[in-house]
Amino acid sequence: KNNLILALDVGSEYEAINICEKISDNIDTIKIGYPLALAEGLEIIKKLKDHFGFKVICDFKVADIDATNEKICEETFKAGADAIICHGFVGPDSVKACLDVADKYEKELFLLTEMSHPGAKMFLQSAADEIAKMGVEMGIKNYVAPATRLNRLQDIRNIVGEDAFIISPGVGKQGGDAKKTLEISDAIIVGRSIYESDNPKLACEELLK
Ligand code: BMP
Repeated sequence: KNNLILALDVGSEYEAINICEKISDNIDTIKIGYPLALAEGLEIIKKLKDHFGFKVICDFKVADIDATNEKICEETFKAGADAIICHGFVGPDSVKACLDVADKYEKELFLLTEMSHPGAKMFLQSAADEIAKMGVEMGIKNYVAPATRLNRLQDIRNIVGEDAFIISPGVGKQGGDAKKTLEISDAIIVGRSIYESDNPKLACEELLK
């Protein structure tokens, strides 16, 4: 298992394939978000899985009422996603709807507790511990927590426990450090420091080192 996940936030299939060809020996899991999915449609999930054998985490930050969350997750797993990320601030009914669909497809759900950008300090941070506790109560095993604030990442780890699987964005461009993050987290999510690099393969190798 590789602890480096590529955030493939490029705007076209052409760019996506171009980057993936360079890094597919170093990476086995990619995260696709709205940039690529809106540009190319959900078919891009199966294309990249078939072409490169990746696991695909869909970062759609699902954050709606339960009935709508259920439909979003259905479409995403039907399209071949191995995991989906949902927001926790919407509360247990909405999160449960995502969890039920993930269980039905025997796929994974990641609960986003607190985001990595500075603006998260204004509203999201004050709810994050409660969001993580809710996740534990609901039996959720996978979490997304920030590499940019290691004290907060540690707080989330303390709440969800050593057996939970935490993935952390914010390494590189947002200022987070790979090594320090991985002392707390199970995997780092890195986007721009890889796909904007002149040598994406070398960027992956340096991060993995
Ligand atoms: P980058 O390494 O280019 O900063 O990319 C980080 C990726 O993780 C982006 O896809 C971003 O949308 C996502 N992300 C984040 O940066 N912080 C969060 O709290 C949650 C995210 O999903």
